[in-house]
Formats: sequence, C-alpha cells, structure tokens
Amino acid sequence: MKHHANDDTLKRITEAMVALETDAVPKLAEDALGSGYPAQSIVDALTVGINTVGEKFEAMEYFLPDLIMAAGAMDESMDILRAALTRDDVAVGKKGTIVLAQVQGDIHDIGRNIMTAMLRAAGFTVHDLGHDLKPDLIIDKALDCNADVIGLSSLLTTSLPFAEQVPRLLVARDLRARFQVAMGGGAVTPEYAVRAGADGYAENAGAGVKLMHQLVAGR
Ligand code: B12
Repeated sequence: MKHHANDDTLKRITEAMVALETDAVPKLAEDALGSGYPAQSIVDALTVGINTVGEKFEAMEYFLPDLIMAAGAMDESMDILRAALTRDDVAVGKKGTIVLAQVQGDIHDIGRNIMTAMLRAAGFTVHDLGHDLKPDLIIDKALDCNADVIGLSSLLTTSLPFAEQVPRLLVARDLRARFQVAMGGGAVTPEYAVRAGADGYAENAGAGVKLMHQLVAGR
C-alpha cells in the first residue's frame, strides 16, 4: 500500500481531531496502524490536527476544555503508537545521552513525548525530566545523567525567559563546554535559539533526531 500525506485515512485522522471527535481519534489511529501505515505518518496527521485545534483556540473558536479534550485524544493515540515508533530500537543508548525538559512555567508534554520516543528509536539514551523545571535543576539533572545534550522544549512565550537562562547559567557555572544545548517547541524560532545561546534548533521530532546526531558528533 502506498501512503501519501493527503491519503484519505490520514486525512480522516486529522479531521476527526479538528472536529474534536475525541473518542474516534485513538480508534482511527489504531486502525491505520493495523492497516500498515507507518506510526510516524499517523503522528504527523495527529499533529496537524492538534495544531489546527490550537489555531482555533487562538481565534477563540475553541476554548480550553476543547484543547484539553484534543490533548487527551492525542495522549491516548500516542499510547497506541509509542511501541511502533520505538520498534526499530537496535543499538539502544549507543548514540549519546540526552536530557529533555519542558522549561519552567510550561506543562505541555505531547511534543516532548514524541521527541523522546523518536530519539530512543534512533538509539539515544533519553532522560525525560518532565515539565515545569527550574533552569538550575535541569543542569543538575544533566550532570547526574552525564548527558551530552540538554534539550529544552518551550511552547509558551512566557516560558522563554526561563529557557534562555539555561545557556546563561551553564556559563555562570563554568559548564558551557560540558553540554550542547538544543531548543524546540512552538514558542522557539531558529533566530531566538541563536540569540538565547543554544547550539541548535529543530522544528519537529524528525529534524530533532538529526540535530541530536550533529550535536553529539560535535562534542
Ligand atoms: C494541546 C495543547 C495544550 C494542552 C497540553 C496537554 C499536554 N499534555 O501537553 C493543555 C490544554 C493542557 C494546554 C494548556 C495551555 N495552553 Co496550550 N496548546 C496546546 C496545543 C493545541 C497543541 C500543542 C501540541 O501538543 N502540539 C503537538 C506537538 C506534537 O507539537 P509540539 O509540542 O510543537 O512539538 C513538536 C516540535 O515543536 C518539536 N519539539 C518540541 N519540543 C522540542 C524540544 C527539542 C529540544 C527539539 C529539538 C524539538 C522539540 O518536536 C515535536 C514533535 O514534532 C498548542 C497549539 C500549538 N500550535 O502548539 C497550544 C498552545 C501551545 N497553548 C497555548 C496556551 C496559551 C495555553 C494555556 C496558557 C491556556 C490557558 N489559558 O490556560 C495553558 C498553559 C498551561 C501551561 N502552564 O503550560 C498557546 C501558547 C501561546 C504562546 N505563544 O505562548 C498555544 C500556542 C495555543 C494558541 N495558539 O494560543 N495546551
């Protein structure tokens, strides 16, 4: 079977998410997986859907309970897809060690969970530190885990002042050369990442995996 981005099955998943048919979404994801669609293509379809929900929220067409429902459907679907995303796990942990964290003030975790699953599938050891973490604590944990890269995820512009503290605190603690710093999440732009003193930025999990390879190799 050939799968296109505009494929009807995938389109239906996106549409069900946008229409907040939240019971149908995980079922459609499961069916698509059963029919042989690559887990990543299903994640992409879900992501387009949930981001459209976000746009409707911004346009005040949808409200916070709608966002919460969409996030619940995304979570349930990810539970179904996670095993398939990491199935090709070959040389687990051999590629390098990454800590991922949602910076202070930010509780969004769907994107970070996808990033974690894909990095693990690509052979990295990933320590998912969770969300709403103070910059100093992220650095302490990175030291504990002997990480190569600190990956920071920010979806809220209000959490950016905390994200940029990480590279700054690394300098202050004389640890800047010890870690590579990657930034991502909807609130981050490539320009912002440079200004904040990060070593790299990626706009999605696929690009994130490539970036982590480069950052680990550059150490
Ligand atoms: C789902 C969602 C929620 C859910 C989160 C549930 C959960 N468990 O995560 C709930 C309902 C709880 C929520 C709450 C809020 N939300 Co919200 N939410 C969203 C929404 C619709 C989707 C986010 C998402 O999961 N996208 C799908 C994933 C796959 O994409 P992603 O996170 O971007 O991650 C990908 C890449 O960015 C990248 N990536 C991510 N992290 C990293 C890290 C690294 C190192 C790298 C390399 C790559 C990388 O890889 C990922 C996979 O491809 C967005 C809309 C949007 N456009 O982002 C709004 C959005 C982020 N939320 C927003 C807001 C305002 C809020 C609230 C403040 C609402 C309120 N009034 O209370 C609260 C904040 C709570 C808090 N303190 O954090 C705004 C933020 C505006 C801004 N610029 O600051 C957005 C943009 C909606 C909007 N358009 O207004 N939200």
